[in-house]
Amino acid sequence: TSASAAVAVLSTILLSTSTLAADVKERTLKFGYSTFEAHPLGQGANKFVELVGKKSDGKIKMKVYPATQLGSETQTISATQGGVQDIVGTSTAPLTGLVKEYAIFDFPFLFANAKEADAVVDGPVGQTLLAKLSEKNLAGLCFFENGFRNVTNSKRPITKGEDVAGLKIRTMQNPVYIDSFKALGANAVPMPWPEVYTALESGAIDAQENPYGIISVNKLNEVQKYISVTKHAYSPWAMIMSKKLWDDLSNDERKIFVDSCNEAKEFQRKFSREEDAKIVADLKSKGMAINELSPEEVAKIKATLQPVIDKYSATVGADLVKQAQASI
Ligand code: EAX
Repeated sequence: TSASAAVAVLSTILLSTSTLAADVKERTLKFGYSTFEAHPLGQGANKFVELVGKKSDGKIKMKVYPATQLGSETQTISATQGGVQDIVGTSTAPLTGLVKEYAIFDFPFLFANAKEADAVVDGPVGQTLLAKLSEKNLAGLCFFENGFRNVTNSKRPITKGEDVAGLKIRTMQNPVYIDSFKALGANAVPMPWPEVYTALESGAIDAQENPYGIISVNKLNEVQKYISVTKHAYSPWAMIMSKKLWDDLSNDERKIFVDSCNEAKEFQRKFSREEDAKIVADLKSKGMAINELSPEEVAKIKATLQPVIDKYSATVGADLVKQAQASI
């Protein structure tokens, strides 16, 4: 009947008006991160940009700057705090300078596997840490993964804690990492990532530690002989927006960013984990010597590092540590 046709037309109009009513502005945002686009983090970042574009009907675009084009992680975090950069993707380790509780992610051997890491990072501890960024002019969206970190060096395979002693090792600018390597007798040198390749090449430092993907995409095989599968810590990677932008967003827009981050995160972690085996084979074929550590030696290293864990448990607070343990 014409009456039902009229209702159909009316409901179509109402539906399209409600879609149009989604409060989304035309925006072009500046998004920078430290690694290369080819890395699983770069692929995840692309997925995030694509999803934000799709969910905003093309209204929200991003100009993406990979590969430290906008500076080191510490520099790009500062730029995002100042609102000069809109979005930053960064390993969480440098965030401890702003929010001390981030140190919990850096506890040596906190996670035995990716499943345990996901449970903590996606659970109440991760939510608390994302929320804490708002005190520092930032808005945390979600966590991707950089991954489990392994030590590379130019001197010898590390098969036990004693082999780390005496190595001049670059660490991230993070006190837990610095203290952990010092406890093993290494000379720990905190250094922004963009300086590391040259420092390894010149011999200013002997060693560094990173997940397989970062080792590979930065061609560290050219300047490092040994990878020892220490898996001594897990690096989450946070997607963070300037608070200035967050405060300017409508609720619809905020939802677009948070949903896109969480969807991209699933893709990114899966891709990161699938890549690892291929990368190891590739690094071997390029001449790197890869060795595992026996469970006994890992247990000894853990025991040596217990005082570091105790020290930073006090820093982050017993409640947060308990919450993390409850999620694992
Ligand atoms: O964000 O600084 C580091 O070692 C990081 O793992 C790397 O730059 C990726």
